[in-house]
Amino acid sequence: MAAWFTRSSGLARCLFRRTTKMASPAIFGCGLGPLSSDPAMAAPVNGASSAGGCLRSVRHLGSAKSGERVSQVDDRCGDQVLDFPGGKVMFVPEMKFLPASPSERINCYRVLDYNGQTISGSSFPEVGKEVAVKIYSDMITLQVMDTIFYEAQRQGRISFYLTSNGEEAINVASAAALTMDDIVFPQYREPGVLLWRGFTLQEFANQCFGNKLDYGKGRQMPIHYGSNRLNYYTVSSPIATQIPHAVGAAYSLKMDGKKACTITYFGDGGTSEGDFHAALNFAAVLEVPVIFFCRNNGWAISTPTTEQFRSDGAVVRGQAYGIDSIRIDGNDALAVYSAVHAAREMAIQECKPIFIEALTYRAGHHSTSDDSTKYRSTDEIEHWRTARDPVSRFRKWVERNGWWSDAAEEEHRGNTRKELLQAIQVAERAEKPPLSELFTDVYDQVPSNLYEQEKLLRETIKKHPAEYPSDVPV
Ligand SMILES: Cc1ncc(C[n+]2csc(CCOP(=O)(O)OP(=O)(O)O)c2C)c(N)n1
Ligand SMILES: [Mg+2]
Repeated sequence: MAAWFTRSSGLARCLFRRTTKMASPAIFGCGLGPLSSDPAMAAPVNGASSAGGCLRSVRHLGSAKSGERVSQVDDRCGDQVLDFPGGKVMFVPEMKFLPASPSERINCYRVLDYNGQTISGSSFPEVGKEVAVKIYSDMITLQVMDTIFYEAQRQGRISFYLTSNGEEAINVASAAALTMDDIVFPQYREPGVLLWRGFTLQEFANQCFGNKLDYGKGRQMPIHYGSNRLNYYTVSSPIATQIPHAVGAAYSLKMDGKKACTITYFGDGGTSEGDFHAALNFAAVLEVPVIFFCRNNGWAISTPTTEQFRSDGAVVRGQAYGIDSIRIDGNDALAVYSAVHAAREMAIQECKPIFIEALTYRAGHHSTSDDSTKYRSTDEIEHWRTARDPVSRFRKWVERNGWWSDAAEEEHRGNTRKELLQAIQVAERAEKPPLSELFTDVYDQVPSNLYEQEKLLRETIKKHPAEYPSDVPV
């Protein structure tokens, strides 16, 4: 550990900040010794300067070595305060349970009202014409993509699809606030992040059609996009597995002293997985630059959030793990942009995780395998699709600035449609990856069981050639 500590200037910076600002994170084993006489080191932690009118200085160093209690108490308070790892705890005579939920729910940050007007007093960084127009036009591209791929699935040309309807602002405006050095760990409803980064319509089409130009070589279902070039990890079907990965990658960015963060997206359903909780705890304790972006869209397939958790949404879970957290209006592109922009700054400058819960609504079916009218009312869907639509709300703001028009809209939609239909034709005609590719890229040396499986598969195809797709080279 000492070796990488000296190697990593970024980590050293983070540690320096930590050691001067508060106490040292003993998890890094930086050898500061338990009770430094440095006045900065003796600075009180967690508001320890005054409690119940008495001065008490506490220095907590976490768990440097197992079993070692490393806190220092200047005890002039009698027994009213418990010095406990993590800071001071006041003793009180009342027996009072914490309420299951506070009487007021956590507020939601927004910049634009439903008419696309900035709310007076709202704080947000300046968003210039170029960025605003790109955010808006990528939101439209995403809509066009969703319509056409959805239709292609209905026509039986691709096996599966999943739209981002209603979550266009989350997709595109969050991506706009990041830099290309920031690494993305997506769930699956965030193709707009990839679009913003420059994934072409042809690349999207190649993946959905699983042809030999698809980076996954046709081994994944449609919508499992990924791109090394664009720092976007490949979508994986099991819910929430990407969240701890994002924390690990953020830790490595920290060790390498990079001025970048990771961001991981997940749904409200993802917050019920063990991976989510483990990831948040690791991130908080290890203090790594990761943004947890929860898209709370009200539904995990047919399970409403009211049956998913009893907490006040997801935002309180971030706070419970000791992470700075915010709830935002996910259908307000400017709020999304501003919150991610600020989160990125904090994550990198202060070397710590940030949690964002964006309130939104999955305005489409879960996927092409779902009919959401079976478990929610069409009125509810319609309300979110119209009155709360994030795309038209942002358009009003962009238009009010004189940066967009009906003509621009028509031209962009028309061009995107044309380009995508062309891309789909090319992707459909392209050859499929050969059968042999099914067994590569996981192991350096193909293990005997996979070798056996390939042999068996080839024998089966020989016996039943009609059962095997004719367009996949054997
Ligand atoms: C570990 C795991 N459990 C269950 C599933 C089946 N599944 C796929 S999507 C999904 C719902 C996820 O909901 P949420 O995280 O809210 O994302 P959303 O689809 O709403 O964007 C479920 C349960 C899965 N893919 N992986
Ligand atoms: Mg959901």
